[in-house]
Order: sequence, then C-alpha cells, then structure tokens
Amino acid sequence: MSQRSQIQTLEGTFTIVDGARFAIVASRFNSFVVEPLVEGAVDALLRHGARPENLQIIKVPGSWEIPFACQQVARRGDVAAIIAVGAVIRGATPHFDHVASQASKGISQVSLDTGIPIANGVLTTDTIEQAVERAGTKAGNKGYDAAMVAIEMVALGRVLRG
Ligand code: INI
Repeated sequence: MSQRSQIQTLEGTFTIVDGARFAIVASRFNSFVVEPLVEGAVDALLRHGARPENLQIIKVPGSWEIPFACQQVARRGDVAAIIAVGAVIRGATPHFDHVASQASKGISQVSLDTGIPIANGVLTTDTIEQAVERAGTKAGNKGYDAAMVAIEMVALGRVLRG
C-alpha cells in the first residue's frame, strides 16, 4: 500500500440530512442583484433535497446588517447553516470598504462564535456589471454556489463530529 493511500481525507457530501433547516439572510440594498442570489440559493437547496418548510428567508436593510441577523438566527439554534447574500458595489465614497469589510468580517466571526456554518454569498464588486454577471448571468450565480457550500459544510460538520 502506498503511503499516499494511507492518508485519511474527510470532506462533506452534497446530501441534505432529512429535516435540516437552512436560513438565507439577504439584504434589500441592491435588491435587483440580491433577489437572483436568493433564488439561486433556494434553487440549490431544493434541488438537493431540502424541504421548503425547512427554509427561511430573512431580509435586512443592507449588507452591514447581515452579521447581526446571522448572529440572532445562529443563536436560535434551529438551523444547520446560514447562507448570507448581498451585493456591495463600489461607489464614489469609501463607504463601500466599510460595508464590505464589516459584512465579511462579521459573517466569519458569527460563524466561528456560534459554530454554525455561514456561507458568504455577499458580492463585493467594482461595478454593477460585475455584480449582475455573478447573479445568474455570465459568471454563474453566487447565491447558488454559497448554498452548495452551506450544504457541504453541514455534512462536513457531521463527519468531523462523528
Ligand atoms: N449596503 C449594501 O448591501 N451594498 C452597498 O453597496 C451599500 N452601499 O454602497 O452603500 C450598502 N450600504 C448600506 C449599508 O449596508 C447599511 O444598510 C447602512 O449603512 C445602514 O446601517
């Protein structure tokens, strides 16, 4: 037996355990981009066996508010994972940098603090065109992708916890 073949590899599958609940936390800011991300996330979850009654969509004003909503939902303790979706699009002021970094830092912090996987589907782009490309057009749908990550991380968590 080769040494390489003796190394254990652990990873999650894309199978949703029956009864697993998921929350999608979505901003209303730039909703023309965010709504397709929400629909992409819902599509991924349903196609992989989630039950509609186990999905919940939570709307917040902007991406800045996403971490707080994620924290409240995660603390509730009734979801296997959260999918955060939003769109921070660069404007003429430094506001973009504050919102983008608060959203990503906050999402990561809440996930680590609560032990609930949170997939980051918040777009940070220089232009509206780049955002539209990632919301179901040329560059795929980052909401769909984030939901797939959430499914995988739930499965991985179960593998790691045994
Ligand atoms: N919120 C976004 O989700 N995307 C943006 O591009 C954005 N910009 O550029 O301003 C934005 N701002 C609002 C912010 O998220 C908060 O809702 C607001 O600051 C109130 O706390």
